[in-house]
Amino acid sequence: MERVLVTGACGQLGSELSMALAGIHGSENVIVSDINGPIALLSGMTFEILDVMDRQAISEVILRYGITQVYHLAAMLSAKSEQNPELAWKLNVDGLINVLECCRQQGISRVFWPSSIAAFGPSTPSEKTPQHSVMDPNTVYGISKLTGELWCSYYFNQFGLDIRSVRYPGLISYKAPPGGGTTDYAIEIFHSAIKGEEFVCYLKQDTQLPMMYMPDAIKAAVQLMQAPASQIKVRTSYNISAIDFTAAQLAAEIMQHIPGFKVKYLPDYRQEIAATWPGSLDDSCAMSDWSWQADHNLKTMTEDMIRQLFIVRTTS
Ligand code: AKB
Repeated sequence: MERVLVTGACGQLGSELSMALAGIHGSENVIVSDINGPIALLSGMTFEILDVMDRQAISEVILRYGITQVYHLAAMLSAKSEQNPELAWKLNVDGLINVLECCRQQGISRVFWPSSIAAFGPSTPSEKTPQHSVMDPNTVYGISKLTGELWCSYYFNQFGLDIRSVRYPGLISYKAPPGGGTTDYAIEIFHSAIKGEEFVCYLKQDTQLPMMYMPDAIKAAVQLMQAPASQIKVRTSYNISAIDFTAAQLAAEIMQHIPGFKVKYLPDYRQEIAATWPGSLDDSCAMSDWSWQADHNLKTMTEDMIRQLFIVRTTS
């Protein structure tokens, strides 16, 4: 029986991943934590206020609940990180090292930590970016993710800590709001569309980014954590891929359901961030090592997002 700790559990990924983990391990075995909260989505699970910059506090929570696995999700996303680079570094890198060190000291059996497409940079080949490629991120978030990947690999090689990671694309979901990412436009656009409002997009219409629907993001984390250790050959972070689209392609797909929906393009500083990220990733290593395969494409994701958001709107 596993006892699981999730950090950053109130976030967009954390809230839905915690619910999935409660379904797998039992809600009594999933301890959810965040620096703020709790939120309604986490009801039924034990909640702890936890600042991952406080190593002692992490250690105490692990000990108190007999934790055996950690999903460390607390982080600051790309757009927000550019507003406060020093704090982003402290949270994303020092926070990760605190978690790794507590896990090492307390013999945690498995750790999950998300990296991002942001770990790549302007010199990276932008189409079908290989698993092993040039990595020269020029955002503080991207630098923190690349550094984090190296720390994970170091803890695996030096101490045998079984830490596993994926490079998430932009995540699209409707249950919990995103928190300061460059890819957030791909969620905000749906909210404008169902309200019948014009959407002002902060990316250029032809900017293509790798994206993923939340059920696939959850599937990736769960599948990677359940794979036998012998199958995990990449100890930095795995490329995973699902749906690659430009802002204009997403808008056109939404217009299939909501004719007359209008989008205006007014690029801001986030366009510069997006321009340094790949447009698509080669995820063949994840496919062959632990049988990764996304389920959702642009059509099925868009249909489901619109259906779910209309349900939320009519029932609230
Ligand atoms: C962001 O936009 O910052 C995140 C990411 C791609 O890691 N969604």
